[in-house]
Amino acid sequence: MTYRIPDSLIAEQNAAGAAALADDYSALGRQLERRGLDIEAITTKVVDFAVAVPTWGVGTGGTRFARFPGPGEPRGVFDKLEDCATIHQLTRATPTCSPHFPWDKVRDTGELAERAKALGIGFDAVNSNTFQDQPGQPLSYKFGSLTHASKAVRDQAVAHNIECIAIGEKLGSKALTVWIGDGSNFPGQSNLNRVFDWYMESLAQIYASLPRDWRVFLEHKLNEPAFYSTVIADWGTSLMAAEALGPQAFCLVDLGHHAPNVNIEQIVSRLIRVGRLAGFHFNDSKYGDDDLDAGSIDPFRLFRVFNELVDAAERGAPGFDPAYMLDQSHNVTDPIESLMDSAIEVQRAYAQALAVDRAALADAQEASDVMLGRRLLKAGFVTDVSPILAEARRRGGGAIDPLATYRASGYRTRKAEERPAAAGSSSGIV
Ligand code: PSV
Ligand code: MN
Ligand code: MN
Repeated sequence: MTYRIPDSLIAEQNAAGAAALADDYSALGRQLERRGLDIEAITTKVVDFAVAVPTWGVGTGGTRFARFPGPGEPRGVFDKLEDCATIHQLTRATPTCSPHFPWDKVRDTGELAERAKALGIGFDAVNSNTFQDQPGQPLSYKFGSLTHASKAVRDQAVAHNIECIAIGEKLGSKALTVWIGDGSNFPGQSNLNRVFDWYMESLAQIYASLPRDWRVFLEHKLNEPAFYSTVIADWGTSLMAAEALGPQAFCLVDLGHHAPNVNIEQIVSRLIRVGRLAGFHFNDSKYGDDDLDAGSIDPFRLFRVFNELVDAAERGAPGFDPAYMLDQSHNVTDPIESLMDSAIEVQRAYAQALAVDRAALADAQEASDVMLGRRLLKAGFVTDVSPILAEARRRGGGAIDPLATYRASGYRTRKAEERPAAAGSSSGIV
């Protein structure tokens, strides 16, 4: 039997913080009431909000220079599931995890499904990986995968994606996320038009294998590993592909995958408008695809994204059903602490967006009252919604203060004893 945080410890820790929380929650409720907002309505929406944890996020990440593993790292997908379950146990915000294949491939997928069920965790989108070569793989992805000049390589990459769907079906997943690193490092290396043809040919085969109730999420990324051109570099290309493929194809927005200064919330708004927003990979960045913890660098941008999402939900935008996921790399923090904090920061942005007086904002916009519109939006962002987030966790049986409870439990020390260090990377992150 491996160590799990006892619910009695959560109850004990919560008892110590309950009176202060009740006080803060009622004060915030009164403040929101003065602004015409109902705290209970916001809390209910936060309780219902969920964001998936990436299985690759619970192992320590690394850069191309080094990886500094921490104690008690997960040694494989079964350990990863345990850590994902612990994040959900304390935050009550992450009921699903998103697996990546072949990193999470096991001999018996049924056993994986059983283990997740026993831990109270479900599966979100499955992710394929044709951006690395795996030991024993017949053909290399060095010069591309779904868009490689060789049909044999393209076929291998297509077959891998189809296998991911088959595994995902056994896990109860309903979506496949496809991100490819394909592109070129130098002008002249490849024909920019031809590679897109190959992408469409390959994706059409994958699309044809999707069960009727599944979606495929196309994830664009500006650059890296390709530094001159990337085949699916931006939301325009992604949308062209999704529209050509059919109604089960959607465009996924990873916050780190855009040019500096790009207005990501406007991209979100446009994708909602055409009914093609798949969802998100949340993370934060200062320079590029930094994969830092969500909300740690630019929480106002995260809030602006949620402002569009709340706006869309409230106007009943057709087909609006985004999948929320974290996609981060934790190089210097305990991954469990980072993922708990990030899930809470995503919830925070959502609650802040719910704390905007939308009727007043619409009136200000109608009257071209720039300053008032700006202030009304900012009023949501500067609202300290922490008591709502803590109350939502408390009501769900989670921890009022997840970080303090996690540290008090000694979970990491216990896992370090249970999981003696294995050689190499266990996270799949290199
Ligand atoms: C690529 O940078 C990416 O954001 C894709 O989502 C991958 O699947 C993930 O990172 C993991 O490496
Ligand atoms: Mn991503
Ligand atoms: Mn990325």
